[in-house]
Amino acid sequence: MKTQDMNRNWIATAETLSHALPYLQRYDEAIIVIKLGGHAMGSDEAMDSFARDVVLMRQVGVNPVIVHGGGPMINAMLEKLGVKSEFVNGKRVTDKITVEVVEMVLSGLVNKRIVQAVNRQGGTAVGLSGKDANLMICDQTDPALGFVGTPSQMNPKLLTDLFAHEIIPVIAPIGAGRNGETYNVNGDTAAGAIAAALKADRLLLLTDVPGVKNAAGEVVTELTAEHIREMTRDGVIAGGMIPKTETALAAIEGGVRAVAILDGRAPNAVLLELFTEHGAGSLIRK
Ligand code: X2W
Repeated sequence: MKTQDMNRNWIATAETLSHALPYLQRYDEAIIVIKLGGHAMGSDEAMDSFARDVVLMRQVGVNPVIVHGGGPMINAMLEKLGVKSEFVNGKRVTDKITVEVVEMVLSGLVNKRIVQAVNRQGGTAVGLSGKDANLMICDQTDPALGFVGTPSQMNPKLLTDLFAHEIIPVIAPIGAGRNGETYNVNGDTAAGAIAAALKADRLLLLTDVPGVKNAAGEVVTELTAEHIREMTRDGVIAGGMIPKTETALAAIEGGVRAVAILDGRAPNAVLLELFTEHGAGSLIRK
C-alpha cells in the first residue's frame, strides 16, 4: 500500500526538475571542464554517483570534459615499487622512473576507472591523455623538477569532434614533449589549459575542501579575480588553495567564463553547482 507521504519525495523531484529548466537552457551546448582530483575520488559508489551526474549533463545537452588527477594513487604505486618521491611547490619532482609510473597510473588505472564508471551509467566516455592527437604539447617547467611539463601548445580539435558525437572525453594530465619526452603535468594546470583552449563556459575544480574561505573561515560563494589577488596578498588564501586559485585566474585570463572550486565529495556537487540557484563552493569570475 502506498501513502501520500511516500509520494512527497517524488513531488519534490518533479519540482526540482521544473526549477532546473532555466539552468538547463542556459547550459545547452555549454562546454564544462571538470577537474576530478585524486582526493575527490572516493569509494566506487561516490565514483558511480559522479559518473551519473556527468552522464546527466551530457543527456541535457552539455558538453562535459573530465580532466583527472591521481596524486594519491601515484604515491601508493611508487611506495609499492619502493621509489621515493618529493614535492616542490606542489609539484612532484619527476625522474625517468617516476614519469613512467605516473603515466602508467594516470593513463592506465585512474583514467580507465573513470571511463568505465561513465560508460556503466550509460554514457560514452573515451580515455585520452595530452599525447593523443597532440592535445597538450609541453615544455619542461624547471630542470630541477625533471619531467614536469608546462602546457605550451594545445590542439583541442579532437575534443570538439568528440562533442559532435556526444562522446565524453576523460583526460589524463600527461603531456607530450617536442622531442618525444613524456611530461607529468599537475592535474589542475592541465584542466586550466584544456578549459582555456576550449574557451569553456565553466571550469569546475572538484577537490576535498568546500571552497575558498575568507579570514573568518567562511566559504565565499562569489569572488572576482581581484578578490583572489587581494586575499592571496593578505595570506588568507594559502597552502594547497594557491595552485587552485592560480589555475582559476589563468583560466579566466585564457578566456574561460567562470571557475568554481567545490567539494567533489559532496553528493551531486556538479549538479548542485550547475543546475540550482544554490550553487556549490566558490564561483570566480573576471
Ligand atoms: C601530479 C599529477 C597528478 C595530480 C603528480 O605527480 O601527483 C605533478 O605534481 P591530483 O590528484 O589532482 O593532485 N603532477 C607535476 O595532479 O593529481
